[in-house]
Amino acid sequence: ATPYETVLVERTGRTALLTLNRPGALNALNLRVMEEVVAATEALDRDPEIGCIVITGSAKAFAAGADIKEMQPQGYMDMYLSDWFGAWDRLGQVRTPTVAAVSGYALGGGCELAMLCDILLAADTAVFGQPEIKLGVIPGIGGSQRLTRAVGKAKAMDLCLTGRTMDATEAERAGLVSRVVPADRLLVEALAVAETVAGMSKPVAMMAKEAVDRAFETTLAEGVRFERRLFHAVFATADQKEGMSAFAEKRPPTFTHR
Ligand code: CO8
Repeated sequence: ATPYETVLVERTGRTALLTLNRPGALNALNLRVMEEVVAATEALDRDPEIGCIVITGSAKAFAAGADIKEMQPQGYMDMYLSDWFGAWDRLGQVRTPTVAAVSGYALGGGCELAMLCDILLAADTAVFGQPEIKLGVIPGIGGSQRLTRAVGKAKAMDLCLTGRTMDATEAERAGLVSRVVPADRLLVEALAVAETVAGMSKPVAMMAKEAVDRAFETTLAEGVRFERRLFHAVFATADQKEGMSAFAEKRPPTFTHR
């Protein structure tokens, strides 16, 4: 039984599936959803038995954005003093690899939540956008930054200034998503990707994630230096010995995640 009201958590082997569950509001991200998604993900992140976390929504909506009705009456002091949306930043601190499996609407905060994940898989029904400007606001969960890093200035400006949406094909072409799959295959494919990642050495996967993420935070020279240090560090793991021995012995590796 899951202790959450707006999120379902299921575990299969080393993989966890987190499903947003606010069907009456197309999974609009109110503060409760934020607290629960972040708490559930952090709890899974602390669990050494979990190697990859999939976040998904419904067929119609991954998430249709932050909850507009909840935000409508808020003033600047309400937003500032409560650090509105601040908790989402903690999702970016999660060290376990995450996969977003997006079907249907991923708008505003929904698109931003997907971009907080490490691997982004889209159903052919997926619709991405940052339409906040149509409501008289701007993205507030990192959209202007992560979308720009993902697809470049041209499309980021286009989406953020006009509020238009992007279908799955355009999103893949632009580099926002890594793969597009038929809608009825989305969960199967996402769980297969997660199982693959979860089958790798967890500390090594964590370091690979950390190294890629570093590319968005630093210069090329510093990033390469950081990667080199981590590369040297993986030689302290039992899993490096096992992975390389298994290759030489022509057998599959059995990682112990140490
Ligand atoms: N917030 C609250 N409720 C929502 C939201 C939302 N983002 N999206 C949908 N809903 C609700 C609808 O109000 C409706 O509820 P009800 O049945 O009670 O009227 C229910 O979900 C079903 O929605 P629709 O009837 O509208 O479904 P349709 O299939 O007709 O349309 C759409 C689907 C096109 C996705 C439409 O719902 C829509 O345009 N939604 C809003 C999309 C949007 O603008 N998202 C961006 C929100 S803003 C944001 O994410 C970031 C704000 C950053 C602020 C920064 C602060 C720090």
